[in-house]
Amino acid sequence: MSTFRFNIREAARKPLGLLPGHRLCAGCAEPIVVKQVLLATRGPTIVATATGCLEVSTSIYPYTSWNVPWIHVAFENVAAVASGIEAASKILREKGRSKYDHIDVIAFAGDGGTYDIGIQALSGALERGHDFLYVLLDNEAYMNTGIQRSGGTPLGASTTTTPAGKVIPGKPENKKPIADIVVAHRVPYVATATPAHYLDLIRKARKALEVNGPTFIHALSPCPRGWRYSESLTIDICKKAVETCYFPLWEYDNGVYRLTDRSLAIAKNPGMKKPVEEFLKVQGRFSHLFTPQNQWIIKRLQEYVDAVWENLKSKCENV
Ligand SMILES: Cc1ncc(C[n+]2csc(CCOP(=O)(O)OP(=O)(O)O)c2C)c(N)n1
Ligand code: SF4
Ligand SMILES: [Mg+2]
Repeated sequence: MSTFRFNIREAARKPLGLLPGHRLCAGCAEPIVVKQVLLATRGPTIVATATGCLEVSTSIYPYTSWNVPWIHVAFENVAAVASGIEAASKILREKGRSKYDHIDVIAFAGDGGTYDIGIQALSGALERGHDFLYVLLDNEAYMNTGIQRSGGTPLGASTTTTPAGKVIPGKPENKKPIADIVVAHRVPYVATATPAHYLDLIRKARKALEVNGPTFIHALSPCPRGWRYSESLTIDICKKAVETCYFPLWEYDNGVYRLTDRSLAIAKNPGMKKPVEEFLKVQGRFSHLFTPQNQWIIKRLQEYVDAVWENLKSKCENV
């Protein structure tokens, strides 16, 4: 069991894993999540990052913002590369050619690189049981290439490949249940997190790193550019995602599900749960839903959110 207690004074003294000067947009959640995850590391750490906003904006030649050993890999194979790093570090240790008892190996990838193009590499790495942490930075579209829909884009969101207009009212399908798909691989630890609930996120990242085996954190990562909101609202939108149960906070720890942080409080006080409109109405990608002819989509999304929430609560031992 993890004995890690996050100490903010110690954290303030720890060198940042991702330094200022990168070119991610103001208000982007991705660097916030990355910095929080890297605060949870135990020592020597190697990071692999799939192609996407995080990679292109932190490593513009000849500069880098990474203050840990870092490798950029193709869009589709970050889990395979992380597997290789972990296998190599293990064999070097066994042969007495590494001075480190352990190296934390972390893979970061976007939703396009996880739900869609990287799922084969991810599934293989989970099944082989590599000891690494995979962090999904879910901004719900392919942002780096111009806001195309992914398997993580929610119902009704307008993207450049699901543009709301006369033909369709935004994306016709619901979000793929990626964390459930990872749990189905019978890995030891899976969790959801947002950068607004930072103690929860850091604690989960540390727990995931301490587990021996593949672990997965699904981090909501709002994008002011693609979600079309003012960049000062990123943290507020994360809170709304949790308060509406659009994005509940939970963990799956060796077969046991638990709600965490605000989601546990909401489950114990159902009156705190807010309607999904609260999350939708501050984002331009959903503005077309607030017309009389599209109200049915909000209703369908609310039904989906409620069904997923009820199902999750029924699985959690602490509800
Ligand atoms: C095989 C391949 N296809 C397409 C691309 C172009 N490409 C680079 S990043 C990207 C989108 C990344 O989206 P996501 O994984 O969601 O990360 P985000 O930029 O949203 O953080 C695409 C399509 C590529 N690099 N490689
Ligand atoms: S487009 Fe979105 S995800 Fe990409 S850097 Fe800007 S805010 Fe971040
Ligand atoms: Mg994305």
